Amino acid sequence: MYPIALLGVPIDLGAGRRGVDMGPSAMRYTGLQARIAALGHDVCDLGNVPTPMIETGAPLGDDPRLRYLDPIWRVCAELADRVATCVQQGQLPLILGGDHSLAMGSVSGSTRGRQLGLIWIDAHADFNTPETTPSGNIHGMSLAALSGRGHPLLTGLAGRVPAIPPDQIALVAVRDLDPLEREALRTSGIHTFTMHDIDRRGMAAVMEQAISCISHATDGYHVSLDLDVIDPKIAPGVGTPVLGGISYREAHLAMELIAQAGGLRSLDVVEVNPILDIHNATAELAVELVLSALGKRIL
Ligand code: 4U7
Ligand code: MN
Ligand code: MN
Ligand code: MN
Repeated sequence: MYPIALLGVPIDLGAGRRGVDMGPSAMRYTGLQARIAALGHDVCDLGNVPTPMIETGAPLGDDPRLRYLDPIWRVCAELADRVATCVQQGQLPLILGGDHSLAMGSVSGSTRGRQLGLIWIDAHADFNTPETTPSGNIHGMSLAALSGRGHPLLTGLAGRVPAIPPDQIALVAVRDLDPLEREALRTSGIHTFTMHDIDRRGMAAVMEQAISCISHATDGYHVSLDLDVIDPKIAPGVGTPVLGGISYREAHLAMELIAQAGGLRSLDVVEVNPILDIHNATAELAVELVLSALGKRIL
């Protein structure tokens, strides 16, 4: 197994609600690094990528459809370089968020010089563009940008457009789409598995198909895990809760199947919001899911 490199990205500029900037600390406080080491992995913590804050004057910009475009792009460009360096050194980067805009940087860096697949596990599709966004929040646009749609600064982060071709992307457990986002997703070529599919067929069948339909990406895959995919009764500490999410065991099963398949090359865990959490339960669950993705087994 690859040595693991932890990287925090305490950014909340892409989200409408404050607080996900505290996500990296909340996950580290649960003993993340020692618990990964206890699985038998080599693990180092590279600290945080410097991230501007609203309070220190991060520029909002003049386009209300792309709030904080410039500082988000800068953070993503820096993150992409840091992740690409980890990959060159043979490490598996584990990125602690932070809002989901950071995935434009992590995925772009991880796929540099190779052909990765992408598994996006989220209540949302994050498939808006400046033309379709109801909020102007860039964390709702990151998957679109990675697949080649959106503002050129964001689609260009990988140095090739698209960063990941749509048929190498699987979107899992989606249940909340905006009207225009939905139309764009339907014709995108992204392999989409909705909450309805999970209800009908079960998480195991869905995850196995999701992994297999991106396996023509020859160099493994990146997993981007948005904690709002889990039902808010179990994971209340997220900025954009949506009723009807996956269960505690379905979330673990998904990660266990990813570990068993053996193709994981990089991982984000995003949108943990300690302000809205109850006794750090969502951060603790996020860390348990990381451990399952890295091979922790019940027996
Ligand atoms: B997350 C939303 F309008 N679709 O674009 C938007 F509902 O990274 C939410 O998945 C996006 O948490 C959620 O603002 C982004 C909204
Ligand atoms: Mn998301
Ligand atoms: Mn989401
Ligand atoms: Mn495919």
